[in-house]
Amino acid sequence: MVEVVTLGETMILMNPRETGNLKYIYDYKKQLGGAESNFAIGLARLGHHSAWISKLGADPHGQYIKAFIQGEGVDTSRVIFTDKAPTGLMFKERSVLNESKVYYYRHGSAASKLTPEDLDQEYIAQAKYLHLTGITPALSQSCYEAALEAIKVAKENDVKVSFDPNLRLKLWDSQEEMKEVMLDLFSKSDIVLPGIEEGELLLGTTDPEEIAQEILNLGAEIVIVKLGAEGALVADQDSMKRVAGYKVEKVVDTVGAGDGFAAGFIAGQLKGYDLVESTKLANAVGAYAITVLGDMEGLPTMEEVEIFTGDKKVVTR
Ligand code: KDG
Repeated sequence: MVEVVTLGETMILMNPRETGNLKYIYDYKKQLGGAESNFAIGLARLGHHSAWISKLGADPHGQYIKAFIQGEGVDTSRVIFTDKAPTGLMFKERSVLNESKVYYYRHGSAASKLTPEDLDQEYIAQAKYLHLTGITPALSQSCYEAALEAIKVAKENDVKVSFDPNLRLKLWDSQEEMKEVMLDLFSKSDIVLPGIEEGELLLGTTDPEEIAQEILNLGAEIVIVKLGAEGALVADQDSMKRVAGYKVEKVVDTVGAGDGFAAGFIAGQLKGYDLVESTKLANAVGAYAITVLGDMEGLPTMEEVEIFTGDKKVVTR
């Protein structure tokens, strides 16, 4: 049985081998990126049955993406191929400041053609969690409707909805529209996982306690505010607790850390951990992920988490 279902777009990711303006970059490492598939892979590595739903182009990129995600142990049986649109593509650009910038080639992509009719309702209904991000509603009207339909099916069948805003300003026409859609989706979700900058953009405050309280007031059951290296704040109607993060020696690539964090939290809940223990696992997965180049290559297994947190000794030979 699939425990967690997620849906969203995954693209071919062209990662430059050097820093600098893309105009002068000739060598790239081909990888893949997509917040929801990163999340699903993260859960599979932590030992859970996850599934990723999407639409891919009937092209070699689509075939590669499906095979890769399937090879990670994620159920891809509900992924659809279309010959009417191509698989999306993105390029990363890394500056000397170690910031990464993204160029998307995803407008009109296969995934943006996903519709509510593409969803297998019974498949979503049998899961324990449905995980969505704010990227999907920004892709197209039909993707937004598909996300709403998935939430409706989840609600009718006691499937908990977790939601990571994952704001991508490049994908929205206006910030007002983004805000309206995000606040509505917060109110429809059981678990919400915002970052501080997202709290500022959507709620006008950088105070973690205020962000959590505002989202609880909208109707969420649990809010986990990500605080980067500081860890996270986890809140429900009864309590608000800060949970310290883990230090890493060298930050290599922060993209995908939030997806790992979400996977860690949901894995903790599936393992029966309490809120603080689930948040500790989320912090560990998020920290581990930033030590490796790529959006999901650095997501750890449970054993790697235990070695990282010092709960298990490493045997290398
Ligand atoms: O959270 C990481 C994702 O953002 C990345 O893997 C690619 O989904 C992606 C996006 O839209 O930028």
